[in-house]
Amino acid sequence: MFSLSRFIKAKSAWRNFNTKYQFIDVKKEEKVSIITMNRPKASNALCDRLIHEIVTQLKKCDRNPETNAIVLTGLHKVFAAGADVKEMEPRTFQGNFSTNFSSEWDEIAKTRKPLIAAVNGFALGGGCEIAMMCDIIIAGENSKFGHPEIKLGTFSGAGGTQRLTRAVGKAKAMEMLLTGELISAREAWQSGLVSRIVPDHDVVDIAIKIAAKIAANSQPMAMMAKECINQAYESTLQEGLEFERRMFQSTFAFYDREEGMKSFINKRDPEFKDA
Ligand code: DAK
Repeated sequence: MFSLSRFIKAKSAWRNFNTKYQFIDVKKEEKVSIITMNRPKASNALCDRLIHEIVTQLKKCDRNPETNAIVLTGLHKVFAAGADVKEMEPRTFQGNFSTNFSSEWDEIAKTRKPLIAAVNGFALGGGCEIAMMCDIIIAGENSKFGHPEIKLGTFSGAGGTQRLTRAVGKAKAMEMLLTGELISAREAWQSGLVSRIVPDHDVVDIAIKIAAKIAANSQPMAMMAKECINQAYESTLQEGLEFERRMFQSTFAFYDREEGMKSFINKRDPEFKDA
């Protein structure tokens, strides 16, 4: 006989296996995974659940040998309007401290595969911070970037004061973070925050094309190069050069290095095996 408790257990196991996302859509185009934040009623405000879903999917992408690069995007009018102020407002210092509030945000920056932010509309506060956790930002011509947290009686807490300063320099970061004023895509490009400005309706397609170019290269090489570039932010020049040298030397342990060089010498396209 099929008991009720066995039925409930089976149902909950099925539900766990089929975890459905509430606030993100996921698709894949060959070796590129695309994650779209989709919480339109709240301007893609980054509630705990949305962050958790993004992190869960990024970890899946890192584990999936068939994903070589990832695009993170949002809606037409808004990439993300920042942390969810309505969810955050009742929090207390004691609660934040004891639960290490929002530590999950950091996981986005720990993604090992190349990650491109495709930004349309507003990337504000935490929205700008998660874009900056990505490796490349492609901006729609009408996108806007900023850190309005100062107007909420607080300031950036997910890397904004650190990553923005490294991206745009002290003066621009000070102005943005202390006034809370937004900057245009053009200013973001001029100050080095974003790598390209493209027509709004092409943002995602162009981000996918760039991701596909990255994905066509050797996956372990792209991951190692990403680690080396990130070292530039976290070490002295000498330490970074030493790290890069060791990583470069280790590329000679890979099939793809041999294949890449042989294909050049033999005037043909390389056939990488991501190995
Ligand atoms: N949180 C919650 N709801 C938001 C929201 C937000 N950040 N932004 C927008 N919404 C909601 C609005 O309340 C409205 O909801 P209803 O009133 O319809 O229920 C709906 O989204 C549509 O918004 P609007 O009516 O305002 O739409 P507009 O098109 O006129 O304006 C906007 C769009 C994005 C320009 C505007 O909504 C806006 O300025 N939003 C607030 C932007 C903001 O202040 N962002 C900073 C939030 S604070 C940390 C991690 C992260 C953070 C801190 C620490 N740790 C890891 C420690 C980050 C903090 C923040 O980002």
